[in-house]
Amino acid sequence: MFKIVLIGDGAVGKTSLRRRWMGEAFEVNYIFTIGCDFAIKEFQFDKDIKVKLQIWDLGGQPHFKEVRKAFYVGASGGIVLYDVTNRESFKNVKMWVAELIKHTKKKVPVVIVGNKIDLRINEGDYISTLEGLKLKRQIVKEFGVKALFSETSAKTGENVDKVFRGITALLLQELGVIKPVTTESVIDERYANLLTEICKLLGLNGETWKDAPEYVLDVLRRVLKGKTGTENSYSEAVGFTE
Ligand code: G3D
Ligand code: MG
Repeated sequence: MFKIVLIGDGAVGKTSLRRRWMGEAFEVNYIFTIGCDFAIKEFQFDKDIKVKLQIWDLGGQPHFKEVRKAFYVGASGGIVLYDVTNRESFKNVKMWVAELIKHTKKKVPVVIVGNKIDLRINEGDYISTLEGLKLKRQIVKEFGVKALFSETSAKTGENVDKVFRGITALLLQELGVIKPVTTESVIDERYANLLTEICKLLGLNGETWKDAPEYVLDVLRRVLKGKTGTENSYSEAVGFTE
């Protein structure tokens, strides 16, 4: 059993994400003193491993910093959300990660999640997949934590399962229960160089293939078809790597 905290600015979709993954029927326990609730879901991670996740959801009073300390006690990992249509919430992600590390007193693994991708349809100042990936890399560097990145829609359900499986995978890796699947360990150096060069030729960060192979393929397809405007067009599954 792992305790996972769902954090991020108000209205980014924390409760919606949890509901989407757990279903409405789950029993939720409200902890009045800290204004948050938690629910437990047991699931089969793979054919041999069954995991219980205790999901703690920060309530509507994120301003009470003191009260939040109790919320973090004993957490093994965090899911940090921002809303892809809300730049302020994106800017605050690092603050949330810092707080998580401070109060758990451990470099707990995190999944960074850009939510509400169903709204990223027309023109607008939306947070792109690449911006999200870049932020994830910064967080890994600056905080020294293991991190994954994904983009979701709690409304359509896209990638929601992946987020909870992703944080579980990081925790199981930490315990040594499963082997970390690092891209480098499975890809020959020559091919790694090739993929890095392809990314650069496409105008992407050379590392993008490690985080989001599907995205690179999507960009490549568009370029080959002579299409441009790749920034906000991608809403398919974003691959997980360390
Ligand atoms: P919070 O728990 O982080 O505060 P909520 O956020 O889960 O309460 O969600 C805040 C609002 O955003 C809700 O709208 C919710 O329906 C909406 N929302 C959450 N996730 C998504 C998403 O992926 N796509 C879209 N389009 N909306 C989402 P209301 O209007 O009920 O306040
Ligand atoms: Mg909520």
